[in-house]
Amino acid sequence: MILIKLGGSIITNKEKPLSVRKKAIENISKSLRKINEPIIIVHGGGSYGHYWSVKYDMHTKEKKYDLRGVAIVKNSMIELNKIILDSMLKNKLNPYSLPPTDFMSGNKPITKKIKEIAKIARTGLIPVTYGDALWYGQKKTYILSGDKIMTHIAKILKPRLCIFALNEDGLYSDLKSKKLIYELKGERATISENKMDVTGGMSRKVEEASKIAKIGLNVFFVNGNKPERIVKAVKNRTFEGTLFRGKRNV
Ligand code: IP8
Repeated sequence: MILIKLGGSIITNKEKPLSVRKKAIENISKSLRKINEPIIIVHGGGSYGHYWSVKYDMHTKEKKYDLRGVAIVKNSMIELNKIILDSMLKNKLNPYSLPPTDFMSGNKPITKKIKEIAKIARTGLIPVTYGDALWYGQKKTYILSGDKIMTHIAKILKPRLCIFALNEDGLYSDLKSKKLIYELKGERATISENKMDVTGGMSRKVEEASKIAKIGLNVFFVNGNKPERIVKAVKNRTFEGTLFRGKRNV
């Protein structure tokens, strides 16, 4: 089982509200066809979900947010999800769209439902879910990041590999020289902040990746503009990006 997060910055143009990176999505779909293992896809919000979350001042904290904002964020995520599904269908993949309401109750994952996602993936269908605005309870809602979904799914299903496709080659030890970190074995990476992202951008990804690696799973940060690197990581176990080696595998 391979769990893949398509970051918002790879599937959308974050500089421009409500714009997708069609070619990047298309190339990823084409590459996914080359993987002969069950796959689960999670995607981010990019210039869809984040654009509206910022506009309506919605965050990951459970609060009584503007209901109009909740409705609009949800709608925009369905729109973005549809674009991804269309691209997958066009490339002869069989996506199975799952809004996170299917397997989340409040801010907790429903184990039974997540186990069912694994069954769906094993048939050859590709479950596709995404970060979203979610009902929490007592009139409160919150923004659930796709990165958090990665951790929820990883903890329950223990996929062989968790991949985060980014708009960068991986994690850099130095932002100026873009010196790539090839491997992390449990050390803590610190990341500079990004204000565009209501869910925390790169620092959230590193946080979730560290949690996943801690339970013994390998996590790979890779450039989603070079989707053949995803295929290579899955098929040849060669990692052109940053590998967080799961504690069990160190
Ligand atoms: O881009 C957040 O998902 P992320 C989705 O994976 C929304 O953090 C609705 C902002």
